[in-house]
Amino acid sequence: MSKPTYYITTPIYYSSGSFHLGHCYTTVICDAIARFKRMDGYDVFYLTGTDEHGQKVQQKAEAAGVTPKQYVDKLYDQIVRLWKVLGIDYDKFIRTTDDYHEKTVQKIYEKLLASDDIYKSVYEGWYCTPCESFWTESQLADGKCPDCGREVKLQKEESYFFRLSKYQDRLIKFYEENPDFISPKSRMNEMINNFIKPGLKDLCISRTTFDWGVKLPFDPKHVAYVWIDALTNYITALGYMQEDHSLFDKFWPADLHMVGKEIVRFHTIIWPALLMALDLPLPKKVYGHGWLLFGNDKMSKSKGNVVDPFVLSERYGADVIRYYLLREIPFGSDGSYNNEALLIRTNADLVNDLGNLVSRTAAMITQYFGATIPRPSGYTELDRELISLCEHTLDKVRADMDNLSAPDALADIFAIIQRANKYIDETTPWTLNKNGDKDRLATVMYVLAECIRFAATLLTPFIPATSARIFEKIGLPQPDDFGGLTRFGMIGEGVTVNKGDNLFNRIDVDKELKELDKLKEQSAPVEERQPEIPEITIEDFARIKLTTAKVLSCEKVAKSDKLLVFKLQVGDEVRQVVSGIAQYYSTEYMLGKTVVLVSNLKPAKIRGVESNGMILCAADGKSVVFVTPEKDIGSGKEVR
Ligand code: ME8
Repeated sequence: MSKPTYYITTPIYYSSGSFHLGHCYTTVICDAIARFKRMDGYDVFYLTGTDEHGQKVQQKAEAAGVTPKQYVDKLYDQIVRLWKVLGIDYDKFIRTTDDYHEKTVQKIYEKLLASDDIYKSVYEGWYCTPCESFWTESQLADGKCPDCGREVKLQKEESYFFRLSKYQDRLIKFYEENPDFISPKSRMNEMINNFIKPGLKDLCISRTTFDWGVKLPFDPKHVAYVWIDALTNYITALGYMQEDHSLFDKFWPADLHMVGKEIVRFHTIIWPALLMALDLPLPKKVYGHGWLLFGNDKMSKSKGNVVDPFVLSERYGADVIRYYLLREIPFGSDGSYNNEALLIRTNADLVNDLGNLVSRTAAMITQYFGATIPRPSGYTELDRELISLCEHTLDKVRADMDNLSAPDALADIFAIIQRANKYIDETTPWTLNKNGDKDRLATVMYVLAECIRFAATLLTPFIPATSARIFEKIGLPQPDDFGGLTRFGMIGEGVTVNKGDNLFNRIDVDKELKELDKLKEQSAPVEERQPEIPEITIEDFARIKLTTAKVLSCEKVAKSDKLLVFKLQVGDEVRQVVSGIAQYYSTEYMLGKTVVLVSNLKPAKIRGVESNGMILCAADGKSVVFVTPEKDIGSGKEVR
């Protein structure tokens, strides 16, 4: 008999910045669900990828002086490395710049045009480029984007529109008939009250003011709106409208689109309406999880409060991060990240509970039975309590995972671990050994080894690498499924444990917190510690005049440790400029050097000394160095 299928997706990540721990949250949860379902007998397809088109990417690439493709390639490498480090076992990675995806998006637009679901008109309204979202005047919050609070721009351009309004009634009917479609339930009400009830407007689905996107085949000066391009990834990745559509036939409709709460709107209104227009079945569930906060703010690059998952996993290992994200953040709600909670949770659960159980058991079996797991000889009431707990936990964990609650699932698995630790204290194996009660000692050791086998099997989807190490220690192969959990007592004869190193080492929380603070200071790029500087256009940049200048003279400004006053040759002109680099350069050293000057900066008086420009320097928080041309090019030359 063929296995039931399960299709799960993460959003495709924007390729317009670096990735932080908040991004890992969605992916780690999906990975745990996908792994759980695989072990539970499902044929799983887990899709993730990158969202690589759009105005935001084009602007970032321009600012970085590279092509959009070069820009997204770099981010692609970064995210693939990140998922590898975190042990994310996806079945497919889609990039929206993949040729098959672009071609299918074009076919989808053609199909929508043919069914009269799209028409050409003029868009006039507000656009938030960071969110790539259109807003009406009334939807704005204090004139800003209601999602991210940033500036919006008034946009007027010829566009194609999707007849979203046509699907309003069908959407409401669909929600009524499928009350579990949007989870948690509160998000369903939010969608109905905030978006559907005020009336759905037709959606602008093409742009003409930039060209980094999928060109519409019937009107190539238009590129596809990035959200339509992005949402369709869930079907193009499976081969929809392509020669080989076997995966699409097998896995569509999706069982679960896991998304952050801010993008539920796109997945529960636009996406189902689009699928209705394409005459396709709708996904079974969209789950909008909460945000990982830092203090009270969403962790995000623009807020400069990101936690670098590479740094954390290098220090503690991927499973510590996975465990923390899955266990500590209440699912569906926002959760606040802090280093201390991570370290305390690691010490309490992974070092104390899990680590101790495994190392104590392996050490006792080694000491009392020459490392071979002994055979049990009759169970007592106490043993039966543990046996029953083990045998019932899979059902509980399955129910937790059906509710998509990894924290509950982990709490249920840790109940075995905590009970087994208590069992060691209750049975005091060292006394049994002293009293020569070998039979009872053997049973106790066997019960413990079995508890570890049950716990490690159940932990596999959540902390796979640790589970593999536990199986190595108890001398058993790591199972691929939950088949071994049907019955307690499956460890056979002659299995040998390998004590080895500790699974996790205790962390000195105070010391480590200081280390982490130091690391944050050193590693956080300067820009992340400063208030956000908004993006500028190439035209904005053209307003800044940068010029080479040669130092004719240099003196310290009286009564200042920091300031130097320069006379600079700028072409035919001599300029006086004050610069705060006295702590880094001597006056003699600067003589004759060529610097780069912001030469159209409004004159200002610094400590009473007139300054006509600013010398460009690079700084890393510890030192400051001035910027100089790579070869002598003379003074007064334009820098671009
Ligand atoms: O939204 N806490 O991409 P994205 C929890 N390209 N989750 C967070 C988070 C945080 N601090 N920050 C980000 C996009 N995320 C679109 C998706 S799908 C067709 C297109 C989550 O890179 C966020 O909620 O901005 C989302 O689920 C995922 O990271 C990707 O966000």
